[in-house]
Amino acid sequence: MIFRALTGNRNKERPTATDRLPPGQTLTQKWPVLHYGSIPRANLATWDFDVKGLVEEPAHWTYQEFLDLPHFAITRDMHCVTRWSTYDNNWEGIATRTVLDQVTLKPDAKFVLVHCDGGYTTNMPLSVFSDEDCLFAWRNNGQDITAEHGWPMRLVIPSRYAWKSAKWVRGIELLEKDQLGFWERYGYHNNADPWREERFA
Ligand SMILES: Nc1nc2c(c(=O)[nH]1)N[C@H]1C(S)=C(S)[C@@H](COP(=O)(O)O)O[C@H]1N2
Ligand SMILES: [Mo]
Repeated sequence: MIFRALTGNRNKERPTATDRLPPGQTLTQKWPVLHYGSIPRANLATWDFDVKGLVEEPAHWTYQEFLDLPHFAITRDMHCVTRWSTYDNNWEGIATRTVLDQVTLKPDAKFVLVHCDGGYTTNMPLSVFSDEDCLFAWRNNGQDITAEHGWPMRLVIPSRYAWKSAKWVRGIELLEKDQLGFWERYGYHNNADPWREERFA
């Protein structure tokens, strides 16, 4: 009887964990810092954000102009390919859809290449970038994000491993053909869906 009771308990807890934690991931309470290279120094006086490539008119915003766009907030889990996950990150910023609404895309724009200070890039289909839960964020769980986490601006793509959530982002480029970003060129999986364990190509 005791054995049955214990088994019952475990079965009760398990579905919750597996429903939420993608395969091969471990939940952490801390927020690890992960990136390649050093933290770029931000200068808000010269900071700008660009949308270029396959748009009718390239867009350009200063830091203040960018922050004047309508704001958006969402809570999502985060999954890094190095196997840590964090739950319930509340992000505040500007939805990627809001940014796209400011430009007229050319019909052959199908992919996005994200450009960051320090030279980091990452790529994704326009359909993934424009998902309704994606945003450019400068706040996490009620506080400004720190420089190590991407301040003054980072991208958040909740549906993909976190290397697509580029820190210190400065702009996007619309492309007809997919162009691999930094980790994608080094053999990381181009699609990066944590639920399919798309870690490496
Ligand atoms: N510019 C830039 N953004 C980046 C990276 C990077 O090396 N450079 N690393 C990515 C990786 S692999 C992860 S897991 C997340 C980690 O974000 P965090 O340090 O805020 O946890 O940032 C992503 N964004
Ligand atoms: Mo990562």
